[in-house]
Amino acid sequence: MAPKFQGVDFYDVDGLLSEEERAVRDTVRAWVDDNLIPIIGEHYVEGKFPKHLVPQMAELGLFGANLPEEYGCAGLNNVAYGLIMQELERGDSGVRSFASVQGALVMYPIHAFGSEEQKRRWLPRMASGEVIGCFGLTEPDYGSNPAAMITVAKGTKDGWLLNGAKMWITNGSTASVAIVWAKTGKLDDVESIRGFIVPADTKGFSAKDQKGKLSLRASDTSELVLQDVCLPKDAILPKSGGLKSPLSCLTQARYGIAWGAVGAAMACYDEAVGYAKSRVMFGKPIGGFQLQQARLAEMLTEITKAQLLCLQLGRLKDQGKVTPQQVSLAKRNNVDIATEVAREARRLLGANGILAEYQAMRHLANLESVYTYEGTHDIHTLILGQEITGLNAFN
Ligand code: TGC
Ligand code: FAD
Repeated sequence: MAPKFQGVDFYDVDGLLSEEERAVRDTVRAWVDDNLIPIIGEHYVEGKFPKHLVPQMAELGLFGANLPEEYGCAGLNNVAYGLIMQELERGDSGVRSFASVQGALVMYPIHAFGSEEQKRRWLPRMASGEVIGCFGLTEPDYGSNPAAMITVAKGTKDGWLLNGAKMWITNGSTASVAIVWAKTGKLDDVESIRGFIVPADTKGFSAKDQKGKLSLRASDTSELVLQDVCLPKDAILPKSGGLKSPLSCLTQARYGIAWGAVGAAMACYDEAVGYAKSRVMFGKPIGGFQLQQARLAEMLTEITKAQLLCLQLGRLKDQGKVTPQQVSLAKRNNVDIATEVAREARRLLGANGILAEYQAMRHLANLESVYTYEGTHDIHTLILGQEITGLNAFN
């Protein structure tokens, strides 16, 4: 059995947290150690999402944890929410993704753009895990450029008629409801992009799992097809309008990913330190060689910087001051350094580093998806480039 995770906190970031934030972190940490880490390797190899953990995650209040209590959510601040994402991804990026999609990409848009009736109808059942949701923005031909989407929602006498396809949709086949983004006006009219609540049992809606993934294997990823899907008038999120609406959901999810990636890096570092102290080669622990010490020093430095970055980002978010560009910087940096930490940890472990019994290779493979989704590393570079220069280099 893997030794118990001791935490990675070189700069006493703990000392900057409130008692409640620490308590939330410790509760989720213990749950991940006891329930997720022991089973995740096997699920990963089998390509299965650990569905049986959903009720426990709901019981802990992990879905939409930063949304208000009046809708059945935990009402936590954004730092506590970030710490939840950190601990979940310390277990596995796929499990953090499940919670991110449910909270930041499905519950958040219902809360931000939904009617009071929609909020009361969906949010409590999503917080309790009774209803699982997915978020359909990406299309087969429009990933980084969702403004060009072709999924269309046509107004009819009784409501809406949706046609189109969405690709790479996390939780797609498990979800009983999808938030689908579609154009309601002329196809070239970006302003017409609106969000729709689509129950998965609606005629014409189907989800098919995408097979053959070598990354994020403990997560369901699907293609959604919408063929003459008829929806009632009240299926639209009334306050959604323009690309800004789905992009603001992405800001919430990217915020959680910035924290989550630190969790994955902490898991890899912790494993690497343990291995470096116990694996003996040429008559001494490999941790006694300068090359391995340099690896570990680099990992700890980057993790510490990323932890401080997350905390200040969270404090800014709690003060209502955070900008999407600040979130982009954190997503971009933290996923990048986590990928490097996972790669170096994998290498330090030698041949054992390629086994599912250890964590580093699984995290490394997962982080390749995290690097690409929620805005690729390149897209966040361009977002920052535009913020710095005022010049658009996307097109
Ligand atoms: P652009 O003209 O820049 O923006 C249109 C309007 O939106 C505003 N805006 C944002 N608002 C909130 N948050 C953000 N992050 C925002 N980014 C832009 C912007 O101010 C503008 O507002 P207004 O009032 O002027 O209308 O739009 P663009 O078409 O040029 O696109 C910019 C670009 C390329 C950055 C954007 O399209 C983008 O971010 N592309 C990446 C797509 C992406 O990240 N997809 C993710 C899909 S979901 C997913 O991957 C889930 S993975 C599972 C998991 O999360 O775990
Ligand atoms: P493309 O946009 O085709 O990009 C290909 C390459 O070109 C990348 O390297 C990119 O950085 C580069 N590139 C693109 N534009 C530019 C440019 N202007 N300048 C320079 N380089 C550029 N989407 C959802 O809507 N919901 C989900 O739940 C969801 N879950 C996902 C789960 C997984 C496991 C994965 C892998 C993806 C998921 N996605 C989801 C989709 C994800 O958001 C997209 O894959 C991502 O936005 C990139 O789009 P793309 O794959 O089409 O790549």
